[in-house]
Amino acid sequence: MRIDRIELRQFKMPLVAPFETSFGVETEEEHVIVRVDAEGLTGWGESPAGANPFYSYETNQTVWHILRDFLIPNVLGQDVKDIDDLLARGAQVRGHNMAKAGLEFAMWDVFAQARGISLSKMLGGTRDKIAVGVSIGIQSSPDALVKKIDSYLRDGYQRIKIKIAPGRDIQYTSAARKAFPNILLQVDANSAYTLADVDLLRALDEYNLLLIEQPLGYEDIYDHSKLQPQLKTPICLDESIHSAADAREGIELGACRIINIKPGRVGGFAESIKIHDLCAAHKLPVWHGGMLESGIGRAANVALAALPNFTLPGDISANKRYFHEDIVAPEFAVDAEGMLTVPTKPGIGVEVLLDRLERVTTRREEFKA
Ligand code: OSB
Ligand code: MG
Repeated sequence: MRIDRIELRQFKMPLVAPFETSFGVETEEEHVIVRVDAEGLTGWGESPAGANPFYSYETNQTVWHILRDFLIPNVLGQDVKDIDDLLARGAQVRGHNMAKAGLEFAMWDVFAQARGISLSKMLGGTRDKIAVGVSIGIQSSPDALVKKIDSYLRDGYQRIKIKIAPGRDIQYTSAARKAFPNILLQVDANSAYTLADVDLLRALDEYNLLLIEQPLGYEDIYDHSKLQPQLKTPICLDESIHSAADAREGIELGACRIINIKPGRVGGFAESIKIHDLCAAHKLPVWHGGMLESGIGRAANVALAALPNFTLPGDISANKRYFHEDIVAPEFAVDAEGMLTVPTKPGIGVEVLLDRLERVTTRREEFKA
């Protein structure tokens, strides 16, 4: 495909409610959107890096810099044969996975449209619906958390994830479990603990959790391998897994029993599929994480989550759980069984609402061949 034009935009959209984690509070999302025009087709991708480097070192500004100054010049006006060709052109850039992913997602959308098939089909998706949960930020009190969970369960979500942090962990987890003895419940620490907290982390074993996500250092695998044998609850790595090589290390060292795949974090879909397949070969379940994406990133996430080894519900909730007015149509909605329907139209399968995108755009740059 000849790449005729690329456009970068940054959007800013307020969240319907503040989202608090162990690393901070978010009230709005500002992500970079990549639009690729190639041979009459238009592909879209969303790089999920936010305004600050608190989840990972990438920010929307580093994403813009890497795309504008390194990744886009390697493809603009050129014939990119396939995804392998695209990846080879960007391979010189170390790290910056979310920047690479933004462009990769848009190219997958273009290639899927060129073949007249859905993105999900092109990625190897085998399901027409995906199981979804919801990720709930730290609330003002355990009671407030119980109310929040109740309302999301009424919306149909089939799994609840709660954020924890030192001092806001056992009380909240125990209140959630007491109020809802039978739900699928998991916790996410976003790297807030160390091995010195092993007693506290062991205390979480009492609450019959599906998993505990990323308790230790944000790039650590070794300490997690020391922790996992001391817990009954499976550890799921998020922040520490940037590649299939990291996943192999985590699995072989026994650092985790589950892996969360966020395609942005690992540099795109190609690497995500490698991790998915590696985990399947080792009989580890995977599930799809989320980064509070707009409808563009959400559609891409839904497509990937349809692959067979995504056997646990994902952090891919309905658009309206995040934003009052999203930038795509149709929006994803949770059905009575706690599922989202995978689009079947060619490419990402949702329409980008250009007027809405224009209204929330805070930065724009065009690159022409
Ligand atoms: O750790 O999974 C995480 C959001 C931003 C950054 C990190 C994380 C999250 C979430 C939200 O948990 C998942 C979502 O609903 O998009
Ligand atoms: Mg996480």
